[in-house]
Amino acid sequence: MKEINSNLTIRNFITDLICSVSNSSSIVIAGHNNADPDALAAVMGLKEFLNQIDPNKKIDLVLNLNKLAEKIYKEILSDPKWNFSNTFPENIDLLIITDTSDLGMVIDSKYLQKKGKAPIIQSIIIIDHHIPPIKWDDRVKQTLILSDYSSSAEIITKLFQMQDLIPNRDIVLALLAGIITDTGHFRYATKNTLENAKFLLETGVSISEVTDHLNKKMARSEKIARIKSANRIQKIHYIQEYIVVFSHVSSYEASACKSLIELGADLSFIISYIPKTNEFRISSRAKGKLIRETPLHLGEIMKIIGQNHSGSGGGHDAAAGAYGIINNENKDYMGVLVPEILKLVKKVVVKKID
Ligand SMILES: [Mn+2]
Repeated sequence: MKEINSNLTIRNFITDLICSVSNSSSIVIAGHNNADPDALAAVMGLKEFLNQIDPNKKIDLVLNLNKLAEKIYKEILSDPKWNFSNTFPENIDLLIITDTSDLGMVIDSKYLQKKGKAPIIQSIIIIDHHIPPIKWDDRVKQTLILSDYSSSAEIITKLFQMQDLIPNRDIVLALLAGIITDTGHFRYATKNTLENAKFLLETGVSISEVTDHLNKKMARSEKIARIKSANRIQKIHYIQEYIVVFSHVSSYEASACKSLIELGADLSFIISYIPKTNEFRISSRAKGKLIRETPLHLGEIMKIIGQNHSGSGGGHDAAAGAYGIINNENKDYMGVLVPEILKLVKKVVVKKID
């Protein structure tokens, strides 16, 4: 039943999307800043999808890639000549954002500082697989936020299937790369994820065409950040049988956070703080076992933390992040954030045992 409802939601979304696109002249598709392979795949896939429906429609892409997305783009795709801009046009009729529902992750303070002003946007469409935001931008006209999908790439794959369209080979590889990276090489894939991936594989590509390029060599600075993060754990917290650790590094937070889980923590948080601006960023990760056994959803915890500190946050149940500001005289960000996060985590983790 759920499946039928979800298909109907997607069908209606496609109809409205096509209508919005045909009524707009300045259209931009953008991913979140520092776009990962999933955001790259979603942006490319959506443009191809819309251009298969209307080949004459001009659609601009605004995207800046992170290291892994850059690698995929250069090594896996046969034609890495897409025109990704890092500047938004001044006036946008329709902005479609993917892999995030937060406009602040697409047009952030750094961008505004550099460019001096935000583009004038008439309407916004969101396609995402994370949890929906609490506060909506008034300009948001349509959303397709499917939290039971593994990745934005999987949602775009579904759009092609429902419209009876076949993506070209490069798009197939990009979509597959998005699904593979967001599911931890299918570890977090559901039955539907595998069915959607099957649709892509049936076009004649193989998984190894993607995975052969995903093993990136770790930079020396990343190794050091990981080691520092372990070294800087001040206290090991125990919540029921689970081991929870907090640490801080100034770069490679996500990688450091992951490394603490690999070391044996069930839940890890890495905080990075910029004393000059009082800004902090948090990266969090949980072991699958903890997520299966308790109602913990890190995306929800990070959302609250971001909101508590005039920032934002969100993500998946087992991997999420937040950013915000701490105006604390002695810059004791760990002293503020650690008890706050622990309290929220305890509330959900302990509840399940009772
Ligand atoms: Mn994603």
